[in-house]
Amino acid sequence: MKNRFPTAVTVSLVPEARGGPFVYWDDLDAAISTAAELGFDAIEIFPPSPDVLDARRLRQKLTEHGIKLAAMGTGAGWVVQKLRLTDPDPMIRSKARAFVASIIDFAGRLGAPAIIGSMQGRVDPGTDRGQVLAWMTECLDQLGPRAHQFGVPLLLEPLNRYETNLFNNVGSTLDYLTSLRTQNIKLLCDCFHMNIEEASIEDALRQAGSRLGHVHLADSNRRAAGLGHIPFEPIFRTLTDIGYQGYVSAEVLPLPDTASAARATILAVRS
Ligand SMILES: [Mn+2]
Repeated sequence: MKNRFPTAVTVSLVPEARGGPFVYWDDLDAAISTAAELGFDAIEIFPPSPDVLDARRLRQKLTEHGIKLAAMGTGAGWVVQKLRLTDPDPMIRSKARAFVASIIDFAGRLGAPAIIGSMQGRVDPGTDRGQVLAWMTECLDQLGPRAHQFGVPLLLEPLNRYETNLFNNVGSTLDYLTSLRTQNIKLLCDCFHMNIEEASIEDALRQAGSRLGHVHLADSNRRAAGLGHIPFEPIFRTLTDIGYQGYVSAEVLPLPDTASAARATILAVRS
C-alpha cells in the first residue's frame, strides 16, 4: 500500500541523545533495511557529526533498499558539544555555524536538507533578544545560500517553550523569516511542539503554506501518531489542502518499543 504522504523515520547515532525522540538507534544499516521493509520512504539521521558517516556507503545502502535521506539533524552540536548559533561567545557561534555548515554540505550532497532545532539556542537572561536575533540573521543569511547550492532548503524548527524561548510558534517564526535576505529557509513544523504552542495546529500549517518544508509527526506525548491525543485526520487534510509535498517524519520516542512506534506511524499515515 502506498503512503498518503512520503514518510520518514528518525535514526540517532548519538549515545548522548539517549531518551530522545528517535525510533532507531546506533545501527544505521539495520535502521535503513528495517525502515524500508516497513514501507518508509526515507530516513532522517541524527549524527554526532558528518565525520562518522561515509557518504558513498550511505548512498549505496539507501539505493539498495530503495529509500532516501529525508533530512539530517544538527542537534548533536548542542547535545554533545554545547554549541549554539546564538551563543553570546563569538567563538562558540562560529564553531556552531561551522558544524551546521558541515551537515548542510553532507546532507546536501545526498539531496537532503539540514535541520536547525536546538542549535538555534535561546535568549539567555541578561541578553538582548534583538541582539540574539541579529546573530541568528547573520548566520542564516550565510547558511541559507549554502544549502541553496545543493538545491535544498535549510529547515528551521520552532520548539516548545520548555526547550527554547527564541522560536516557539509558526506565526512569529514566519514574520522573522520574511526579514531575512535569504529566502531559502523553510519551516519545520513538529506536531508535538505545535500541540503545546499553537492555538490551532491546522491554522498554523495553513499559515506556513508554501514555506512548510518538513513535518515532524509526533503525538501529544511524543509517541508515534495515534498513540497520544492529537487528532491527526484534520492535520493530514490540511497538509493536502495546502499542497504539501514534503515528508512526514516520525520523530518519536521508541515506545512501547522501536518496532511498534515505527508500525504505528505507517498505520497513521495510511489510514
Ligand atoms: Mn522535531
